[in-house]
Amino acid sequence: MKKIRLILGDQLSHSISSLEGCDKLNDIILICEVIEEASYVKHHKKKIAFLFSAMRHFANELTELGYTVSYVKLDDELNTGSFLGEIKRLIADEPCGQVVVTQPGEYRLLKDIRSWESELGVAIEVRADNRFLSTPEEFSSWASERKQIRMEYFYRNVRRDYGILMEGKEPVGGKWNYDGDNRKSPNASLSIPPPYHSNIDSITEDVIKLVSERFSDHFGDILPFQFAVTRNQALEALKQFIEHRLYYFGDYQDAMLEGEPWMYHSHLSFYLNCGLLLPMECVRAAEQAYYDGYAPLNSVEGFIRQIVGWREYVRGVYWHKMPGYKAENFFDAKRKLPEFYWTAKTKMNCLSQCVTETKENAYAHHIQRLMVLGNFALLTGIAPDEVNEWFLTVYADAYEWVELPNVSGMVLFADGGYLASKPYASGGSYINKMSDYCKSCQYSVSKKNGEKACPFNYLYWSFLAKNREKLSSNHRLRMMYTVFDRMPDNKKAEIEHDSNTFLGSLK
Ligand code: FAD
Ligand code: DLZ
Ligand code: SF4
Repeated sequence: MKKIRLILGDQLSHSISSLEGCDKLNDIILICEVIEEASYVKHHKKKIAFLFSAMRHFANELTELGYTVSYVKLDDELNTGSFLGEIKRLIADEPCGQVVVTQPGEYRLLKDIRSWESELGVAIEVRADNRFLSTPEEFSSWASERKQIRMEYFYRNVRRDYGILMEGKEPVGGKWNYDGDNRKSPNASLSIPPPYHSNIDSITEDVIKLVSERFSDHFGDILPFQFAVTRNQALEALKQFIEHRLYYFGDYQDAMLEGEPWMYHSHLSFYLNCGLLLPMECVRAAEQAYYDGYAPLNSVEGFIRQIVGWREYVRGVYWHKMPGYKAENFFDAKRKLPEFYWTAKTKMNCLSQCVTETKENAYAHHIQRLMVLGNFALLTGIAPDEVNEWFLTVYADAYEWVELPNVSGMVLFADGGYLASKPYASGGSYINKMSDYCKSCQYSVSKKNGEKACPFNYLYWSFLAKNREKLSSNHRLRMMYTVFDRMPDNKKAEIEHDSNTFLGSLK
């Protein structure tokens, strides 16, 4: 019986489960650019161009390997604009008995897919996504046994299960986590290597033209375009990271410098999340660099923790808590997203830098997302729906399974502390310590109150004061509430006044 093997835009792995057992003579692989997926949020132009180019290259690779591929381009005349429409169209030409698909990365699409069987009158087989190191079921059973879940314990289990950086039953070096060594402030003398840069071929050129025409009203710059769009290119990007950046990854993991969007990060999330790279090959490459003496343990362990710890953990949380997770709003935050998240027009230099780089690159590194863009959203009480939509729109690595837990769980604490043990809230001093942004800011980070004071400074205290009922029992915040309580009343009044004035002016 002929089968359709539907491969989604973020499933571009030759080993993807939907291809297992594929009968090259009989089965048809369907890959389609559909407007429904390209516009359910107004994705950054570079994200769409990246995915379409990677999809087209992947389809060509499969054809060369002897598979029958039906590839639908966005501007094909008969393109119906949806997966369901495209499957119907294919079945009308090529009757088939089953559609096989790997579980998508977003709940909304899984729900949709589950409704196709009755629509199509054809069996749908949804297979587990075999690109992760743990399954949603394993995560749920681990999480259900615990009152409180924490990434660190989940991460240790994955290290043990896969024998990653282990010496028998003990972690290499005697410690599981070297995060304490990974907080070096940046300095202008750092010589940061240039990031991976692909050459634009005719496929990418076509896609850039298409996206520029069809999505001109979407956020972001399409050029310069430098992402890898094939597996071989992504492997080259991985190699370059291991050779040139991994050494300092740990030391400068939290550091931010004006005009240096890439720092010592790997910039591999785009490729991991769309399937061009697999997590284990990145982990083993880093581990090998440590054993070969090319990279220190704090960097290697830190990088590996992001992939086998945080990445797997947030995915587990997503599937364990959906669909309810999306609606959670612990602080009852209601504010609209300020306009500067799109324009970068704000006097706050850190925010302006991070939005500008996001617009240019469809990328910002973790600390920019968490401690600048996210911290501001948390302290000013922006509604989780608005923040989630922005983060899902602007980054080329964004899919709901990874974006939502990071935003609602890690940044906004909208789940009341399910994912993280305390809100990642901070005043300006953290940003000043970890970046050079404050030097050229119109606000003064050392001023705590008044017109010139860094807004993060008073917003931090006002956030704690406003949410006292919900947060004061959190033992990790106890010291901060003690500091606040010792402040004289006139200081507290100033904080409230400055916060209200600032929030009142926010558009
Ligand atoms: P590196 O710093 O080099 O880290 C290596 C890899 O570890 C990354 O490629 C990524 O696969 C993984 N990783 C690191 N941190 C996380 C994390 N917290 N969650 C999941 N994986 C992680 N990551 C996404 O892939 N997609 C998103 O949509 C996304 N949204 C985020 C939103 C917010 C508010 C925050 C705070 C974080 C978000 N992250 C997201 C996590 C992280 O910021 C990115 O994975 C990272 O910046 C990607 O850049 P990199 O490849 O250079 O990462
Ligand atoms: C993000 C995206 C975009 C922009 N376009 C497509 C597309 O045209 N066709 C496709 O198969 N996938 C696309 N994707 C990725 C999907 O949105 C992704 O598979 C789901 O969000 C599930 O993670
Ligand atoms: Fe950001 Fe405050 Fe520093 Fe300005 S002074 S860059 S607003 S942290």
